[in-house]
Amino acid sequence: MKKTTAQLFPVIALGCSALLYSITSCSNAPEAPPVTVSITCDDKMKYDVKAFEAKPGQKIVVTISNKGTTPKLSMGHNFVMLDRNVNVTSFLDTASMQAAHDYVPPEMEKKGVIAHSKLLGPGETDTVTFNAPFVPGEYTFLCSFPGHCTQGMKGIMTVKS
Ligand SMILES: [Cu+2]
Repeated sequence: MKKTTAQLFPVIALGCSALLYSITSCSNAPEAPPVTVSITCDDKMKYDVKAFEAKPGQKIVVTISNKGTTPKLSMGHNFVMLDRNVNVTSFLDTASMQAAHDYVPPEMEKKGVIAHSKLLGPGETDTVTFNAPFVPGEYTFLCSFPGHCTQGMKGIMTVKS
């Protein structure tokens, strides 16, 4: 009887550690590597990347570079990721009044704007890191410098699992 217990013990111990392992690996759900997006723009008021995809909650690293030559005051560029429920037209109206805040309404930084870069002058680069929303769907990103989005300076991030 004693012998049997001793023989069984390693099996039980192994079973326990396997269980523990599976619990641990569940709670630390395998994290997808970050999505890295490198966007270039210039005086033509276009992003060279108009679409990218991410999984819900996935980390995203966006680098935006302004390769133009026109001074920032008349041709600044930024990257603004909007939440799905934001009306783009009314956002642009509000943003256009916010030159002092790089055309990003401060009251929307907590609600409505998921992430944004600084306003870039010629030769400047900025990197923003954020997590994709958990709600699948299409999210608009755009340059909020007045007039640029309507010229086509925008794109879509698609979140899907
Ligand atoms: Cu722009």
